[in-house]
Amino acid sequence: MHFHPDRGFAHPVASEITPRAVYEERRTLLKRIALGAAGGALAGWAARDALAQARPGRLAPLPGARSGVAGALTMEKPTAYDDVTGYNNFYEFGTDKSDPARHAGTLKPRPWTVAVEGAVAKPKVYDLDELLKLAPMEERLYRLRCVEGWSMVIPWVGYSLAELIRRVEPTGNAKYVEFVTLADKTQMPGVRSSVLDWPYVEGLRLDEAMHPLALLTFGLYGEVLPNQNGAPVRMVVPWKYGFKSGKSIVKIRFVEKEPRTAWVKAAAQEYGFYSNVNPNVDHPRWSQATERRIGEDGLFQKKRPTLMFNGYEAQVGQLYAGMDLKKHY
Ligand SMILES: Nc1nc2c(c(=O)[nH]1)N[C@H]1C(S)=C(S)[C@@H](COP(=O)(O)O)O[C@H]1N2
Ligand SMILES: [Mo]
Repeated sequence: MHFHPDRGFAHPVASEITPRAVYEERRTLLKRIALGAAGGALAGWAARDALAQARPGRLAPLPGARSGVAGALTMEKPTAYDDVTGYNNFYEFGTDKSDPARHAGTLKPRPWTVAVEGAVAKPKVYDLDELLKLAPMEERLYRLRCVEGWSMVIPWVGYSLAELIRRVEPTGNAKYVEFVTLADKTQMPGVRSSVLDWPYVEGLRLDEAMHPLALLTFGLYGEVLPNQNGAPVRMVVPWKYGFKSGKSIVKIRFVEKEPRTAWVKAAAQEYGFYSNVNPNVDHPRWSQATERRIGEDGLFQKKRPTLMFNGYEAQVGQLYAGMDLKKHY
């Protein structure tokens, strides 16, 4: 792995500062990939192969091998890096989409530990460096569908959460996994507001957490995560609405009862524990049938139909066999 554990996470050192010409070249390439317009349509495999060679050159490199997990590489065009890192939900830094990019510079993603505890035979406080070396990094091109009605396509870098879960050996009492994220007023100005009951807590059923598509994520676009995207480590659960994917995780707990998540506490009738992407179950205040792809928002741009399980039904549908998805929204 080409990651340099003793270098600053958010601040590139001199040897990593990219010469202007190389940087501009990468920028152009990334833009072309995002537009799918490198002399015609650069789509699918071609775009992904180009992606593997190009990176924005802003943060430390974190390359990932092309994933072999079924469904891990959509054929859709990646959303532009500037949109992925400039249009965010991270309420710990404010509620406007531009707040995280403007304010997350105060987050210190290193040193960092993640405590893995609860109903496991081998609880352990993992240092970030250990987590980075735990399993080979993969690149996964996933759709991300926010419950608000917009979506992006993002080349994440990480490995299946199952890799970590197996190592800590859950006991028979482990039915759910709870993710607790950082809530530090000194680093996160939004934590002073009462918009949510901090810390931001999320959860999955154990079998959902074990699904190979559930990604423990350390990077995007071939580099470590920008702070506004949840540095240094977050979840990405591509078949669920974006809020199920907690950012800047500090604790992973294995528990017997369904965790009370921050969004269930805030508005249980609007944000259920499952929150699988489902075009047939409307949010109480809006339809979930269609979505706006960020970067495609021209005046006459048609919205895209939202897909069952965000397009990952073939892979994850079986997890919910026999469940009433209107009741378990
Ligand atoms: N800790 C934390 N994690 C969070 C959020 C948040 O406010 N705080 N917002 C969620 C929501 S609503 C979405 S859509 C995704 C957005 O991830 P992105 O900004 O990397 O695209 O992060 C999720 N994870
Ligand atoms: Mo979201």
